[in-house]
Formats: sequence, C-alpha cells, structure tokens
Amino acid sequence: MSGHVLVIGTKNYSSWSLRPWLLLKHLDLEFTERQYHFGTPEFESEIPKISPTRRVPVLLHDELRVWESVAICEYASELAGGRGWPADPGLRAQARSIAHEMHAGFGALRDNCPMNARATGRQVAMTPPLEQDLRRIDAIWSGCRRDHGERGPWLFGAFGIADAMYAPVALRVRTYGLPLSALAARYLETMLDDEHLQQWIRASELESIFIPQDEVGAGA
Ligand SMILES: N[C@@H](CCC(=O)N[C@@H](CS)C(=O)NCC(=O)O)C(=O)O
Repeated sequence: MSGHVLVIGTKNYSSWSLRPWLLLKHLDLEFTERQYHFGTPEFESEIPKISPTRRVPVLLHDELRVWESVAICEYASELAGGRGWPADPGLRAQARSIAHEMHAGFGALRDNCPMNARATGRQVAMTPPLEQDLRRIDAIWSGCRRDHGERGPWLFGAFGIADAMYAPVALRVRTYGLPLSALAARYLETMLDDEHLQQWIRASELESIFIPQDEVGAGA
C-alpha cells in the first residue's frame, strides 16, 4: 500500500480518525499519517481542500480520495485481500451489521461521553438513553465473545473492521468508567491491551490541543 496517506485529526478527540488508523495498523498496510489538529488555522485551511465533507479521516492515494471512516476501512480491507471482514459470508454479514450499527447509532454515548483518549477517572450521569446504548454494546461484545471466542480474542476471532469501529467505544468505557458485564469486560481488556491502541493513547498524551466541550466529567 505504498504512497497512501491517512489524514487524521487530533488523536485525543478524533474517534473517527482512530478507526481506519487502527485497521491499517492491524492489516499491516503501509501508510503515512498526516495530522491536522482541530481548531487550528491549518485544519481550517487544509481540510476543505482535501475532504469533500470538511471532516477527517480521509485516505489519499495520488488523485484518489476516500472519505468516511467505513469507506476507508472497506478500501483498506480490499487492499489486504478482504482481511477486514470474516471469510464466512454469514459472519461477514453479522460483522457488517454491527460495524454499520456503530457508524449510524449510539448517539447518547457519543453525545454524553466524547472520546478523550488520554483521560481517565471521568464520570457522567447515567441517563436512560445512555444506559440503553451501553446495554446494546454489552450485548454485542459479550454475544460475539460467547459465539466466536474459540476463533480468537476479537469480535469475530481475528481483528477486523467491526473491532476498529468499536475501539473508540472501549476508550470511552475506560475514560468514564462505564459498567460492563464480565464477558464484555474481557473484550474491553483485549482492546485496551492492544499495542497499536496503546500507541495511539501514548500519542494523544503528548498532544497539547484542549477542546473544552469534549472535556466532560472531571471533578464530578
Ligand atoms: N461520518 C464521518 C464522521 C467524520 C467526523 O465527524 N470527523 C470529525 C472528527 S472525529 C471532524 O472532522 N470534525 C471536524 C469538524 O467537524 O470541523 C466518518 O465516519 O468519517
């Protein structure tokens, strides 16, 4: 995958950037990372030239532009011989369902618990919509562990797009100490121990960008 550039935002806050970045790492695809920090003049001037949605992530290869995190993940999977999805068509359909469910849903989790990769010990009020999102995430993670645990440690055995889509959720659970069942907590542990995710967290700790509206739950 030579000559590919993944354009991302601030690692501490950019959950959508994390998803394809983590997948590319796991698929062992070579790429250059180009980062523009949120709220900077560079982001405001450069991103509109690169991204039709004025958002990150975007994958660049010569004249090709791929935007939307799921589309980037699909493209990367194709470059890697389809390794982003399970080989079995039934499992692939399930993996796609939960990946797209993440892309399209979980609004209460996203609104109330912004990704803040370097933060821990935060607390937010548990509301019925947040509780509902968490119950559904728990059902997905524990259900996959129960049904596919013998295939490997990730949702469908090997790391894939479904895992990449839920990685920022794992960081939110860590930041806000959100409750999980024992089985779902095992998956959380796998994700948080991942060397590439650890690399992302370490990089986020070195960033100095501070976005007040995404800094919630401190001193609660
Ligand atoms: N649906 C898009 C969402 C992209 C998105 O919202 N990116 C945020 C960062 S995580 C962004 O670029 N925000 C900058 C802005 O809104 O100005 C995807 O899946 O890639």
